[in-house]
This record gives sequence, structure tokens and C-alpha cells, in this order.
Amino acid sequence: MPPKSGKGSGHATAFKSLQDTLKWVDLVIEVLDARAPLSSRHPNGQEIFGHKPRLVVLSKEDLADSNKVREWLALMTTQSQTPQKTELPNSVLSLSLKTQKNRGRILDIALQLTEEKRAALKKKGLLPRPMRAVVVGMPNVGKSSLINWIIGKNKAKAANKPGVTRGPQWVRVHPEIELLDTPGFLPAANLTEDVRLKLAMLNLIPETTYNAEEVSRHGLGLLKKTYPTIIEQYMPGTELSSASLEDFATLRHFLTHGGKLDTARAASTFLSDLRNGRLGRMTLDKAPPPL
Ligand SMILES: Nc1nc2c(ncn2[C@@H]2O[C@H](COP(=O)(O)OP(=O)(O)OP(=O)(O)O)[C@@H](O)[C@H]2O)c(=O)[nH]1
Ligand SMILES: [Mg+2]
Repeated sequence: MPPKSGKGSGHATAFKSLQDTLKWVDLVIEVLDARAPLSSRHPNGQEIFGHKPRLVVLSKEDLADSNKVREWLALMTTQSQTPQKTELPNSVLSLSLKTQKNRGRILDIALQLTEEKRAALKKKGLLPRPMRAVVVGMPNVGKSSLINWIIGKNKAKAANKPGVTRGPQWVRVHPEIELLDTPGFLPAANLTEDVRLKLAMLNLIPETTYNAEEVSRHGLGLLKKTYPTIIEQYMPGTELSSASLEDFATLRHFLTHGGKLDTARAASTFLSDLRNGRLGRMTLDKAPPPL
């Protein structure tokens, strides 16, 4: 039987409960952040979700680099149409909760991907029941807000920090589909340093797990290489090749009471501007060329 809504604690519990949940759901909706479609994936996702029909949603498209999102969509769509690779997602789309684009399509795809199952249940003479779709993904990728956006109501608790949803929660979104909101999972042990730093930049892992200054320095270095014009505009008059967190603190006149450069304030300002799009749109993962 599907579990009732309830409280869980910690990422290990969340992940264990997700594995149990997967036994009885009909569809997986995996939410990835369009600013990091690779880094925000579960490293063992194919193995874990591969045996279920799966829709991948790239969220926060309004904050992401449209060219790179297009490349990722093309790559993932091609993969999903390769018949022998059954473990790959069956459908992929990108969206922003700021627009209505793809709002109806999600339900159409969910119905389409569960068509076989619904027909099989009918054939067995079982009473029709709504299809169960579980919404999974890392913390703060936008799972709960996606559900609210689909139904047009604030039913699932959502907020801009990782770890908001504590236990599974059912939401009926269509007469034939119910969605299960789940707490974000974080496969901390499997994360490479590069991925961990990208997730921290995008606020997808709890702030207690990283040092904001370290993450900002890494982020600044990464953006200097991948989006130099963003940094040139954000730090006008600064020499790009040597631009540092100290330069940024100087530029903004961030000083401590003792008159030293306040790099902690520079780091938190930089991260907050990066996360809410004030620096510009960006996607930190590069799509590999199609096979
Ligand atoms: N700009 C923008 N922000 C978004 C979008 N989707 C979600 N967000 C924001 O992302 C933040 C996280 O949303 P949640 O829905 O709480 O994330 P979650 O995945 O449920 O997080 P946990 O419950 O912690 O696992 C919220 O501040 C949302 O407003 C989007 O398409 N565009
Ligand atoms: Mg949530």
C-alpha cells in the first residue's frame, strides 16, 4: 500500500523512503535544474528510476541559458528515442513557473506514459484508480512549486531553500493522476567536488554543508571562463583575468568594522545575485556533443 503523508528525517531516510515508494508508483517525474541538468541529476538515477516510465522536467528555465537548455533537451530527447536504451527517460521538457508554457503538456505526457498501465488495469477488470506519479529530485530544484503550478493552487509547501518538504505528500492534479511530492534527495557520498560546488552555487544543497566564500571563489572562476561578459558587466572596470572576490568587495565598498575588506559579505551578495538571476541567465553544465 502507498504510504500516507508523513514526516521523515534526513536525506538517508528520504532516499530510503523514495526507494520504497518506487515499488508502487506508475510514473516518475524527475525534476532537474535547467542551470545544471547534469549536476542536479542523481548519479545513479538510471539504475534507480530506470524501470519506470519517466518524464524529465528541466525547471527554472527563466534563469537558465536558453542555448544550452536547447542543447540539453536535444540530447536527452535523442537518447529517450533510442529504443534499446530503455533505462533512459521517455520524455523531456523544460519550463519556467513564470510562464504557462508546457503546463498542459505535463499532464498529457503523464497520461500518455501511463496509458499501457491504465489499459492493463482495465483489462484485468480492476476498478480504475488514479495513476501515481512521484515527483523526485534534489532539494530546492522546484518540485513542490511545480506541483502548485500544475494545479494552480498553493497546496504543497514551497520555499527558496533546500529541505522544505519533510515527508511525502499526495496531491490530485487530474481525475486520473495524483502526484506525490517528496523531500529532495542528496546523494552526498557520490558527489564529485565540481558537482558539489555547482550545487552549492545554485542553492541546491544546505548551506551548512559548504563554505560560502569557497563556493563564491569557485563560482567566480567558473563564470570568468564560461560567461566572461556576465562578470565584465557585474564587475565593471575590473580586469577580467585577475578579477577576484576581493576586487568585488572593493568595488562595492564592503568593509568590516575594522576597515578590512568584507569578503564574507561579498560572497553572500555574489551568491544571492547569481541565484536569483541578477547576474544573468546561465547553465553551468555543458552538454556533451551528441553520440
Ligand atoms: N525563477 C524561478 N524560480 C523557481 C522556478 N521553479 C521553482 N522556483 C523557485 O525555487 C524555489 C524552490 O522551490 P521548492 O518547490 O520549494 O523546491 P523543492 O524541490 O520542493 O525543494 P525541497 O522540498 O527542499 O526538496 C522556490 O523559491 C521557487 O519559487 C522557476 O521556474 N523559476
Ligand atoms: Mg518541496
